[in-house]
Amino acid sequence: MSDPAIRVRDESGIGVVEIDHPPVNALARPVRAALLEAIERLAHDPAVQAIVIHGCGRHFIAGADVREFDAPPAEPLLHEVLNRVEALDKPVIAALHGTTLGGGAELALASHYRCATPDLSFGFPEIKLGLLPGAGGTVRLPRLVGIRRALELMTSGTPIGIAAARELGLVDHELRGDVLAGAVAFARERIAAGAPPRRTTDLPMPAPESPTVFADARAALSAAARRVPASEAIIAAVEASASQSWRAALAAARERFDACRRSTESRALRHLFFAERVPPPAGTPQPVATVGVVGAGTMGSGIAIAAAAAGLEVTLVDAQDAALAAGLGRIERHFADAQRKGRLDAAGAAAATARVRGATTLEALAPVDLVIEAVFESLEVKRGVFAELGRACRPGAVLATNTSTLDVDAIAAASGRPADVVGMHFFSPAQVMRLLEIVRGRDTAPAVLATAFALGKRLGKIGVVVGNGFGFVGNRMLYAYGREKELMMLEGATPIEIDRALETFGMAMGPNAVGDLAGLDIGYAVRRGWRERPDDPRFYRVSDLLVEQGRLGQKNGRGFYRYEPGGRRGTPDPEVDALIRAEAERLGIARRAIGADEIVERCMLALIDEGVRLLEEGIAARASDIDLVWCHGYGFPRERGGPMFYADTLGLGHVLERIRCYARTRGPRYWTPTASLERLARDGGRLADEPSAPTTSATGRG
Ligand code: 3H9
Repeated sequence: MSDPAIRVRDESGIGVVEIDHPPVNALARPVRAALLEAIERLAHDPAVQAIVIHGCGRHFIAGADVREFDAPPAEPLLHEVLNRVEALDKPVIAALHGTTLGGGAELALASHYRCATPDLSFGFPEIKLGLLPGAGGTVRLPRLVGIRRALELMTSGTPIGIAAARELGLVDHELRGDVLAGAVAFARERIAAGAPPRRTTDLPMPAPESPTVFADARAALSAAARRVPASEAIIAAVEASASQSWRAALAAARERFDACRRSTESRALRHLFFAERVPPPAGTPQPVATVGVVGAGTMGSGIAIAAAAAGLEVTLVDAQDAALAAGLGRIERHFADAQRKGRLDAAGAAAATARVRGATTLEALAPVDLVIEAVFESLEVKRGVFAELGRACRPGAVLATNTSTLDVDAIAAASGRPADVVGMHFFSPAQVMRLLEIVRGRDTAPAVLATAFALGKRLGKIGVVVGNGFGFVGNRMLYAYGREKELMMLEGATPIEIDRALETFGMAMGPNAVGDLAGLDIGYAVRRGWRERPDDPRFYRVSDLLVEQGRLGQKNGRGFYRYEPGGRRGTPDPEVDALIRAEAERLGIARRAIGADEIVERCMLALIDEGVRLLEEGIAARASDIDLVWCHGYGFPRERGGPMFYADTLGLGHVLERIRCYARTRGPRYWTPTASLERLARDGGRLADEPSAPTTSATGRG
């Protein structure tokens, strides 16, 4: 074969094509070329009566090679290879196992028969990359499973297992034991039964299940899905299939695929796909089987849930009996709910609950492999805990702090063993949010950093290594973003105008609604303890004023918005507007109408500028890390790729020009461009291309 990724052999009349292209058998150009060559050879071999296609390793095929999508498609095109497979006049059997996704699932649909093992995960995740199934999926899938189900599978991107695949008729035969041996035996049965090639495109396009099937699919799209052009492209491609020959429909789907491939949204989603798979930091992770969590509040119990769900033994410590009991109660309720919702069976829920035990002293943590401290956000309190942990924990145990803003080096110093200390900043609710900032302290040992990263991965988190500086990456940028929205409220925008503009841009929640949800008093307390807080009477003045007026957010029904008891949706409160107007007058700020474009631009430029500073300071190692932090921790719209990718799509020349414009109109205080932005804009560079730097620990911080 022209490429060693494809092997062909004859098993007494059955031609076996093996795809061996680790790690996931992606259908890269050389693989496609060799696959085509292989099937042509078998097609012309008179000794071969049927063909079995098999993927080596853990996966059948995970799809097309996503790395190729930055360039125009290269021949042989995948849909042409698949059309050739379907056209063969010998039965072709796809031997499915494990991950069978995207172009891999399309190859299965182009095969004449499909058999699969119970570990099958079959689906069309293209939409998650801003694409549509472009190698025949939109033409063949509806013919096999009906229009409604095909639209659901392709617009959601959610894979199905063997049971659903069998029910839908996607899998003809379930295999037990070795997939290849089973598939070859199945092929022999087909030959013995005189089974002919069975081409999916010979089937007629089914009638729509209802006259509203396409309208229903459009209505079912979430706001986020609607912002990705591929969602509409999938529905339109299937809709067009109903009135076209399959060949014409496939040609039209190819055009739609190519338009989606070139869209900013797909480029953004592909950028995140690769960013999410960054290699772990250097260093050998230590084994972790037992975890201690200090502090049984919402954060501590959330971390304990995440750890227990991942199979770790957890000791949850809280000095207060009542707090400990409340935390253990939360954990028990979480797993009981998971069982009620069918996510865990009774035995699984009982085992996960039993993996967490409570204790009231830190001595209970003497034998554990790793401790995560999640106590009150106060340097003094945390230093006290670390002094005790340093004594109580066994030598070599990793000591992690969940601080969101404090100096990890100062906390580490209190332990007496700073090389063992690392930051593990979870986001609330910790059992749900995927972001984990892993903070490298000045003395953190490489193995300790690697252990924190490996544990994060085991808990299903996206771990991002950051340097030690106030607010690390996420919260420091949040301050810049929040600063602008607070200023704009004094200048004339109402809280709801701010939130609506940013939600329309795609943020999961507007910043004022987020503040109310988190509790305005939390940020207030953090700002009081922040030594480097700007000396500006306008800085976060609106939020501070609300707290001083007893408006704490959802927790007491009054914040930026007013809430009905127990309600989560706030309504604008004229009292807040009056408070802001009076405060602006007191500060001598002239008010004016501020449009949505300005709201979005100022908040985004503030984020971008702070991100560039974090890169310059080495607190963030690469622009894509910042994008991960904002997309996974702060609800930044994925189809915009994160703030740094968004800056690149705006063009850094444009970003620089707008920052300079604000410097002229609003003063240089918050609007002085950084040297690296000036350089990149001058050279036509992109943040994405900046080489990554090791993260550092900032000094002299509050
Ligand atoms: C498509 O098929 C379009 C067609 O309809 C039409 C075409 C015309 N390509 O995730 P992991 C790499 S679109 C290239 O850590 P896991 C990945 O970057 C495609 N590379 O492993 C990583 O590399 P590295 C539709 C890929 O076991 C390594 O493989 N398919 C691809 O946790 C291991 O990945 C998808 O969207 C790829 N398609 O999960 C499936 N996939 O080691 C995307 C993976 O250098 N893939 N890599 O960092 C996945 O969902 C997961 O990777 C999978 C394995 C579940 C397969």
